[in-house]
Amino acid sequence: MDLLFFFCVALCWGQAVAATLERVDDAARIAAPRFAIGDLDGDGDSEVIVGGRVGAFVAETEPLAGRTARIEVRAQGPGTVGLRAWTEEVELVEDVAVGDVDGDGKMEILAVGWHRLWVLEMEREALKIERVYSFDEGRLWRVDSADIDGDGQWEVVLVERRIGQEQEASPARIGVYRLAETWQRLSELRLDAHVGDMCLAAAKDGVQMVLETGGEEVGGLLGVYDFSGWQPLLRYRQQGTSEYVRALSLAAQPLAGEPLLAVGDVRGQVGLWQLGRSRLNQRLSVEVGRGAVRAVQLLAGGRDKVQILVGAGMRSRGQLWIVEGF
Ligand SMILES: [Ca+2]
Ligand SMILES: [Ca+2]
Ligand SMILES: [Ca+2]
Repeated sequence: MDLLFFFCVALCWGQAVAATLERVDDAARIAAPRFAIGDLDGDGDSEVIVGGRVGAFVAETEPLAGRTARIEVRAQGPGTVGLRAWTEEVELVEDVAVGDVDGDGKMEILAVGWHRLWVLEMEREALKIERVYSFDEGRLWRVDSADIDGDGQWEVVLVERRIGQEQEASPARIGVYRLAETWQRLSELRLDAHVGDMCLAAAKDGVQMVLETGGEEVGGLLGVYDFSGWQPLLRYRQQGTSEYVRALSLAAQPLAGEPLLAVGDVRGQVGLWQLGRSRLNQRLSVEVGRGAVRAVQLLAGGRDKVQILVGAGMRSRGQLWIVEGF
């Protein structure tokens, strides 16, 4: 691990800024990685959470049987994301997030897959499953967390989808939840489209939500939402990929004084955008590889620099990359 390959520079549009591509893990155990970020141990430094399937893809006849997923906590260092803790006591992980969902001042890790929501905590250097919750309705596909009303307890946004006979336009429900005794749904938004990814962006003047929607062949349409109380309200839509390619990975983070959005598409392109109140402004676009980008995460790169952690899968192994230089 942590072997470094320095790769090409490839830019389109936007400013001509040189970006380097570093492969930080060539044979990750997680073949279908998803990312989240948060300070789990409260020491002021963010940890990177990587979660997803271990091994080759298995068709969905028995959703949980014979499947293994893994959740890892990695420490962010210069050009590396070194492994600190992990667990394989989860069967299926479609997405991960970090938030203080019980409001005690300590961050939890959230993982979703099938009809399950796992809540995990980092205790010393061990990752422990605290609770597993079952959701009866749609299948849980994406999760993110933010303190939408600013009361110190973080809310959770879940994207649920119904897998029909036709995969083309599976209706999606985006629900805002809060943990009490169990999970209470505070609001919902139904969309007649497939949601590729959802992320929350916390800023001083409130939380925004970004959704990618599309169908089998085309997609990459990004909807940017505000919250009115608990209800997401569409502010604007904008195409976020070239040639209407689908983007199944989004990440937003205020970094270097700007609200930034990273968009990873299924052809291996990663775009960096400034997430504005009325439009997205593209900063740059980097070609990462031949395969689909499964996960992106924005990281602080020091001295007002931004790095993008990129996750891809090659058969039964995962690959992690860092894009830096801007
Ligand atoms: Ca930390
Ligand atoms: Ca907590
Ligand atoms: Ca709250």
